[in-house]
Amino acid sequence: MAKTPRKTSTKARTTTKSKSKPAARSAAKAPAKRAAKAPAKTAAKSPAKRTPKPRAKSPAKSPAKSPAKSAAKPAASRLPVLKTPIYKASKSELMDFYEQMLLIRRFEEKAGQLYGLGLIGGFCHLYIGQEAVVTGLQSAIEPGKDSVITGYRDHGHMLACGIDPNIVMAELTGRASGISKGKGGSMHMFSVEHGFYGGHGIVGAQVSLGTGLAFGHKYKEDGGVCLAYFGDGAANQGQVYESFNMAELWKLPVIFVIENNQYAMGTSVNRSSSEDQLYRRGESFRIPGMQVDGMDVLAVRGAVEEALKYVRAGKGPVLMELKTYRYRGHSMSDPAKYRSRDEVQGVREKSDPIERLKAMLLKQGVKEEELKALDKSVRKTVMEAADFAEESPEPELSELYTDVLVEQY
Ligand SMILES: Cc1ncc(C[n+]2csc(CCOP(=O)(O)OP(=O)(O)O)c2C)c(N)n1
Ligand SMILES: [Mg+2]
Repeated sequence: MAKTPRKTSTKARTTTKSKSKPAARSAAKAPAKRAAKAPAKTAAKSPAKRTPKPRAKSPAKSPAKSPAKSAAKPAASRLPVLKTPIYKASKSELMDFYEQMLLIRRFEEKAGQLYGLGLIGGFCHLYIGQEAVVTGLQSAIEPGKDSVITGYRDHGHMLACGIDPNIVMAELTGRASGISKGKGGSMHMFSVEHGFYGGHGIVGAQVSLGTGLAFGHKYKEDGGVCLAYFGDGAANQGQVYESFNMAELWKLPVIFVIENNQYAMGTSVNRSSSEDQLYRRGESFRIPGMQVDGMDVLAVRGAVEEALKYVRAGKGPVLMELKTYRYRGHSMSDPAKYRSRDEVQGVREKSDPIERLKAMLLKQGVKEEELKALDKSVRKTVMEAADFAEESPEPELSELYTDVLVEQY
């Protein structure tokens, strides 16, 4: 059975080890550490001091470090440590965050209902529980300059990009007024106008595409940064690491955002990942990592500001791991039998991002009535989106033959 998710942390760490690793595994690690240390010492003493052979000159000119030096000082220790401060938001910013997160939650609840009624077909992956991640991150980027790309769990990302809930809901229900003319559905939505580049069903593909978007920003010198979101499961995809390598090598303006919601379909991150502290996954490419409490919108916003400063300064990519949780199954057809109800309930009670912010607002003197009124207006927006979708016509049959790329290779 899957383990209870680990405690989240707002501190950037570079040396943390998983406490929940089985004893056997950590025991197996110990000798490896010793073995790694020993040759480093010997290497540092002898070969480096020897008179270089003639051919040794050319490699010495290149920026590559001598094996002795690199062995003595692991790359990870040279990585910059980025701070993860908690963002100090004004009251009106807090209200905006609250409204944004509520909109995503109510929208997703409605999408779940429409799916149950058979109005949404195909795949539908809800974002409930993860709202603080996208709200905190998107609030820090510059619309019209930066770009965003994600996987199939994308409704919240679109709403946070400022895309009209009506046309998102219309797309989910396969209507002609949808953002992809009703032909893309939940996983395949796109809006260049909003800097939103999908909506991708191939796990991990968006990481390479996002790296390409970042290359575009650099090439065009437009000052933009790409936020490339992916999951803990996608973090085990091979192309992710090819992308990391290129992004760091070319100092591309990209923030790799791992939304670690603890599960990839029915597999918990602890079961699938040999290094389950995912913020460390960029270390061998010299990409600094940050581990952030993804259930706290202020922690997310504080951390991404630091990441953006670093990336905008031309220093290359940053890897952010946002520790979060999805309350619903992987998709609408997943009964989520791989975890207990108590586990889900426990996270909801202790760390729900919306309840957390609500408590903060009440403490700051905002009246309960004001928050209720906000919720009412958000519900109205979502109801209108559902009505708009239901009243919209389906695409014409002739649309089957448009927007289809036919080429010879
Ligand atoms: C290349 C590829 N392999 C497998 C799948 C099937 N698949 C769809 S979602 C998923 C799990 C991904 O989990 P994660 O990256 O953690 O994202 P989450 O669903 O938790 O947001 C898998 C294996 C796929 N769509 N594409
Ligand atoms: Mg996941």
